[in-house]
Amino acid sequence: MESREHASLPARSREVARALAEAGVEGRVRELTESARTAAEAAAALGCEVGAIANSLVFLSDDEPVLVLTSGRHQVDTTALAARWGRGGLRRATPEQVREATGQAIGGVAPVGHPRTLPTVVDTALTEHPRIWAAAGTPRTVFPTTAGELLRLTGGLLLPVGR
Ligand code: 5CA
Repeated sequence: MESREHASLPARSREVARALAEAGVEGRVRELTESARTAAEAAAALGCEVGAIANSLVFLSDDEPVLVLTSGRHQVDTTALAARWGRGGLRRATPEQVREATGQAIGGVAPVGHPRTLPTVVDTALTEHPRIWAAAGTPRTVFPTTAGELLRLTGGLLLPVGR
């Protein structure tokens, strides 16, 4: 059953809300009045630390799209992460590749709601925050979650992603 509270959300976010509900996630997708295209904007809109924003970054690894859920407080060291993950290399996906892999546009990529599940890493830095926020399919939608919940939702691996 599609919950009525999702009816007013953009279509991309409804898909995310449905995936979250199917997985038994209690946090609800929230539509912000301001854009939260970047971690800094999202943190300002939510009144939280930038480190508590989970960025959903798509990389290509041996031509396969993969997802890195990173704390907004730092950048991914792609060389170090590829070595820890046991992958040949990681390069940033283009906007078109992001759209193809996730069905979502840069600035609104969510950890779930994609056509296929992507191999995923969850940043250990996200475990430092009892509550984190991730994008929910558009630049103005977010949902509250935890690192543990993201691991469960994505079947991902917990790894440090910085230097
Ligand atoms: N809504 C916010 C936080 S909840 C959000 O989606 N943040 S994000 O970090 O996951 O998405 C923005 C990220 O997209 C930027 O950090 C940047 O790494 C990436 N990005 C921006 N422009 C491009 C581009 N042209 N190609 C590939 N990636 C890009």
